Amino acid sequence: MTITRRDAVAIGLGGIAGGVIGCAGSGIGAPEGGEPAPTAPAEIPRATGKRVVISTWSHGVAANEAAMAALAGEGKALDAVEAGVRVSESDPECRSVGLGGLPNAAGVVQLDAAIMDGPSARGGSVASLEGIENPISVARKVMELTPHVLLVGPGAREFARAQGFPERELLTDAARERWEQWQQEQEAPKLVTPDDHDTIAMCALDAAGRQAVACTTSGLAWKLPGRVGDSPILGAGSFVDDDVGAAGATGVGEEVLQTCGTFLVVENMRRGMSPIEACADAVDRILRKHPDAAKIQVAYIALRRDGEVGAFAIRPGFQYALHDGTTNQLLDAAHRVD
Ligand code: SD4
Repeated sequence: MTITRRDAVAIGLGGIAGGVIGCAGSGIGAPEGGEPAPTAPAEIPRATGKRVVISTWSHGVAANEAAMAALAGEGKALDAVEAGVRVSESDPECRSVGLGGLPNAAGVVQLDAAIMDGPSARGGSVASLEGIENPISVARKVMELTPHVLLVGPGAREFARAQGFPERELLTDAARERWEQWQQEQEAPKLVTPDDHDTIAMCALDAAGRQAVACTTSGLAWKLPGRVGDSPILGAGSFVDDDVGAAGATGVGEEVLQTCGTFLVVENMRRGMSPIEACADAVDRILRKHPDAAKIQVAYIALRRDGEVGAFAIRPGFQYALHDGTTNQLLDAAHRVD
C-alpha cells in the first residue's frame, strides 16, 4: 500500500512535510520562544574538498585509517564508514563490537548496528543479530535491498544468511571467561570503566561533500537477552543530515535513546551551534532529565558539513580518533562531570 501525503496527515504524520519532526525530549519539534532559524549550514558550500573521519575510542584510530583509504580519489563517505567500522567489528580485542564482544546474560553475543547515508537520507540497521561478524554490512544491505530500515533477531540473521554472509561463533575464549566470572559475581549490566566501552560510531565527510555515519556494538555486557540499545536506532546512536552534519554516540544506550541523542546533536547544529556545543547540549539534556546519569558515561561525536568536528562526554576518559586527511590522532574529549 502506498501512503499518500493525505494519508500521512490522516494518520498523524503531517509533520514530515513541515521539515522538522519532534522527538521525545529533544525540544526541537516546535521552535520555542523565537529560537533562531537555521543559519550556519546554509552558508557552507556543498563540496569543500575536505576529507574528514571522526570515530569513538582508541580503536577508532585503526578504523579511521581504513575509512580514509576508502575516501581516496572520489571515494564515498558511505563506503568509508562501512570499511572503517568493519575493522573494529573484526578485531577480537574490541570488547563491545562484533567478534570478541562481551555477551548478554545468557552468554550469547547479540550485535546491533546502523548505517546512514547523507545524500539519500536513507539508513539501514540490524539489532540482536547473532553469528555474523560484520553487522554493519548487513545493515547496509537492509538499506539498499529492502523497503525496510531495521531487521532484528532471527529475521536479521536469516536475511544475512540469504545475502551470503558467513556465520561463525562470535564468543571468543577471553569473552567467555569474562562472562563466567560475571556469573560468579552477578554484577549488574553496566558501562562505567574505560575498558567496558568500545562501541564504534564513525562520521565521515568526503571530498564531494557527502556525509555518512555508522555505529556498531555488542551493547552493554550482560544485558538481558533481546535488549536493544541506541546503536541501531537512527537518531539515537547515529544520525546524518547532509544539509547539516552527522553525529554518533557511545555509552549507556538507554540514556541516548530517551533523549534522541544524535538527532538532537544534528538539530542543534542546524540551529547554529558548533559541533562541540551541539554535543555538550545533548549531554546536558541527559543530565537535566536524569541527574543520576552523572554516574554513567555517554559521549557524542559530531561532524559538521564544513568539516568542523566536536565531541563531549558526561565523564572523563572518553577519547575519539580524528583523521583530517593528513593526521590521524587520538584526542581527549571535554566532559561535564568529574
Ligand atoms: C549500547 N551504546 O548498547 C551502546 C554501548 C556502548 O561503548 O556504546 N558502549 O548501549
